[in-house]
Amino acid sequence: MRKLLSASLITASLTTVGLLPPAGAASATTLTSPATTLAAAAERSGRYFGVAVQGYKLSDPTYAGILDREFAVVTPENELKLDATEPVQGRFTFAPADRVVDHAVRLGKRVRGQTLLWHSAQPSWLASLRGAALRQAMLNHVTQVAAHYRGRIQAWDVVGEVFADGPTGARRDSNFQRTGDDWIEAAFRAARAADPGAKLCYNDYNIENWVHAKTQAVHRMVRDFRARGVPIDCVGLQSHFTANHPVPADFATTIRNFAALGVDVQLSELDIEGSGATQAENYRRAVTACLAVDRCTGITVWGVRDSDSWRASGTPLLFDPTGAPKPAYTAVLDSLNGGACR
Ligand code: 9MR
Repeated sequence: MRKLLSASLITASLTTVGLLPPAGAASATTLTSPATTLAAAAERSGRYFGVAVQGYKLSDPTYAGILDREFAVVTPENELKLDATEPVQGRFTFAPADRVVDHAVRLGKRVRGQTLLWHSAQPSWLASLRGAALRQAMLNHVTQVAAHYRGRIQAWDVVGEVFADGPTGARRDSNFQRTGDDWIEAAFRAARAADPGAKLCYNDYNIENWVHAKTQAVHRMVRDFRARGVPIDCVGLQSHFTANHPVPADFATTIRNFAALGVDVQLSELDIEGSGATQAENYRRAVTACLAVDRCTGITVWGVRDSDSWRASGTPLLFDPTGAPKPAYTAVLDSLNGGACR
């Protein structure tokens, strides 16, 4: 009796301080058991876990099975790029992107759009335009595509990769850049007008290391946009890592410094070349850096299986070509669950 009494007293006090659920609620074991998918584990920390999808692979049951089970957010890998959506000036082709977007929406997933304006993957008609004609075509593209997807795309990468690599932090030369420095803010304003509900992001690579000139240049641009009321809500750090370009030691600092500008931050195209325990540890470090910053709101990996990757030979993803989860998958899931299995 004495033992029983003290046990119930202990239970009562744990319930009072909120460590145990009240009687009748789900058991403590249920509440703390680790989530078993990337999407569910990320959601518990208030974040999303997403993936880049190639529409033509949706008919592959292994591919679609992993996508449907593990990921909450989808980025069409190529179907929303300029050459795909406006192959002929003024004639828009949405069917390939719609296939991915409709699949995601049907399954209750959210969509990240990538990219309204990029120096690469441009249709040939665009390359022949200059000056005011190019500026007008560019803004018309943003308006038409963002308006078509209004309400279905949660976040747009409006513009991507406008800074050059190297020590100067200068803008990359491109046809858009040659229309004047203000082309980026003009694009953000056009996107906001066309779809006021979508979050608008800037997206770039090699901006994960805080001390790099390119990182500093993007940070300055975003700070300037925020100061002048240019509508920008988020920054995507692509996060393509290799042995020569590893997850930087100051990754969380970079994420925190972007977030301090008042924008959300996402790891927008994460992949890390390698294999086994080393790759798993590198994934763990990348995920942990995001989890360290409240405004790091989500992570997208750039493909499902290694064989789906734009650099398949580097085996940079979470699933092997058979669809089996790799050690990197386990490390990511464990990190999202709070690292309990470490
Ligand atoms: O993974 C994409 C690959 O399938 C395309 O051929 C390529 C060109 O459109 O783009 C790749 O994705 C890129 C992304 O759109 C922007 N950041 C770099 C990605 C890897 O090159």
